[in-house]
Amino acid sequence: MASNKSWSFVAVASSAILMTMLAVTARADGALQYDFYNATCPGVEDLVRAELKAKFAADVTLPAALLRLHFHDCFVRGCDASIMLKSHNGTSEQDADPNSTVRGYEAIEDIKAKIEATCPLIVSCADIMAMAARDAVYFSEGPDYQVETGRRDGNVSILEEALQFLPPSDGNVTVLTQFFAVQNLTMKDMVVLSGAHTLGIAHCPSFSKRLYNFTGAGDVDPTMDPAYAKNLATVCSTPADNVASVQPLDPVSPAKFDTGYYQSIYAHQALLQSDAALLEDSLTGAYVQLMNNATYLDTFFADFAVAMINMGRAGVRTGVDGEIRDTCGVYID
Ligand code: HEM
Ligand SMILES: *[C@@H]1O[C@H](CO)[C@@H](O)[C@H](O)[C@H]1NC(C)=O
Ligand SMILES: *[C@@H]1O[C@H](CO)[C@@H](O)[C@H](O)[C@H]1NC(C)=O
Ligand SMILES: *[C@@H]1O[C@H](CO)[C@@H](O)[C@H](O)[C@H]1NC(C)=O
Ligand SMILES: *[C@@H]1O[C@H](CO)[C@@H](O)[C@H](O)[C@H]1NC(C)=O
Ligand SMILES: *[C@@H]1O[C@H](CO)[C@@H](O)[C@H](O)[C@H]1NC(C)=O
Ligand SMILES: *[C@@H]1O[C@H](CO)[C@@H](O)[C@H](O)[C@H]1NC(C)=O
Ligand SMILES: *[C@@H]1O[C@H](CO)[C@@H](O)[C@H](O)[C@H]1NC(C)=O
Ligand SMILES: CC(=O)N[C@H]1CO[C@H](CO)[C@@H](O)[C@@H]1O
Repeated sequence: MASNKSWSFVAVASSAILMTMLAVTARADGALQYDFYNATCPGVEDLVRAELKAKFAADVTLPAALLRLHFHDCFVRGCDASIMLKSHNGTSEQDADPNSTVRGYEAIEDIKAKIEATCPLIVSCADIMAMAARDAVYFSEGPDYQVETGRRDGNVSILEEALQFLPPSDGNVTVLTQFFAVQNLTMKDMVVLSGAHTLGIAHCPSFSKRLYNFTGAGDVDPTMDPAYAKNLATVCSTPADNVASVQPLDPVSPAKFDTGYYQSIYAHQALLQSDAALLEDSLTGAYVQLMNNATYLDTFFADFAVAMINMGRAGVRTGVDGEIRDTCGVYID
């Protein structure tokens, strides 16, 4: 259970100093910076936002897809758009099982084409994906934060690396923290970024084990609210079928970026095992408990902005490293 030995003070402080932090964190090492395209492609962030506004109006499920796309890109070979690369023989990141439900590739490609028309070979696909994740949060009533830009794209994409670096949905806090540490992200970044699950859905195979055969004894995950489990079981009627059926990751408010995700976890109504696990550890549990209190919405917003900027720095290529292509989803073989 969640203890009070918590990050509450850290969290509250971070809210107050967010604006200051955003103002002073331009990288001294010249890696990434705010407004990288200011001179070379002025207005590019406005263009991305305008394109996405229209796309999100046409498809309310797209914000969640684009937020997840940036995460799956960053955790494998860094935020270098390697997840966009395609393979004829089924060996790129896209072909890995955890990516089977990743969506939004076409939206990124459409926006890239629009940008190429005015700023050819200037703006990386990886930066467009970072902007799109930010705009996904913004248009879902979440925080608006400034993204760092200046990433360049990779041209290597390897299926096995997606399996190696994407965190497992049945991982406990120790395991999840290790996957984030590989990306230079902290345990706090982990519990905060998991809050992205305030948007979007999961397919039955991502959680049905919890409903039917949790320990192999035909049991239900004992940490799950029995009524919620029973309800889910009506949608995912057997462990094996209903592959296409989906459930909201945040049943409290599925399309709104808020702390409903943490409230769901606190009520033992987390959909994924990795979400439920956050309540079992004293530190992450304390954060869940804090965010169960609606008073801390602004604190979550501030924490999320900081954590997204941290994630957006993972393994980036800058300067003359990497490339700027005219198309994001080229074939690597
Ligand atoms: C902590 C480790 C994480 C695990 C184990 C995890 C796992 C998953 C799984 C299993 C799904 C459902 C896939 C499906 O069944 O279709 C999902 C969906 C999603 N994830 Fe995560 N995730 C993690 C962290 C993150 C992070 C850091 C972000 C973004 C910052 C993120 C954003 C999303 C979003 C937005 C969706 C919904 C996608 C949609 O509606 O299409 N996740 N995640
Ligand atoms: C963008 O560039 C213009 C002219 O080069 C400059 O006046 C402006 O301050 C720059 N803005 C930022 C945010 O760097
Ligand atoms: C977390 O999971 C790992 C791998 O399954 C296991 O070795 C470890 O004991 C677990 N830790 C806790 C605290 O449950
Ligand atoms: C439950 O899991 C056990 C152990 O993995 C397996 O032997 C059994 O067949 C499973 N039962 C069902 C109904 O899938
Ligand atoms: C929520 O947090 C505020 C500020 O710390 C506190 O005054 C209030 O009692 C908390 N509410 C609940 C339900 O815990
Ligand atoms: C993590 O930080 C180290 C030291 O600064 C750096 O060498 C490494 O590339 C970073 N890893 C990622 C994935 O960003
Ligand atoms: C991949 O990018 C590197 C630079 O990062 C470049 O040297 C190499 O020629 C590129 N390979 C292909 C196949 O485009
Ligand atoms: C797929 O194509 C790549 C590049 O041409 C090659 O290295 C790899 O062996 C191929 N894999 C399979 C399974 O055909
Ligand atoms: C978009 C895409 O290529 N998805 C693939 C993800 O991986 C699964 C299985 O590993 C494939 O069946 C999907 O086609």
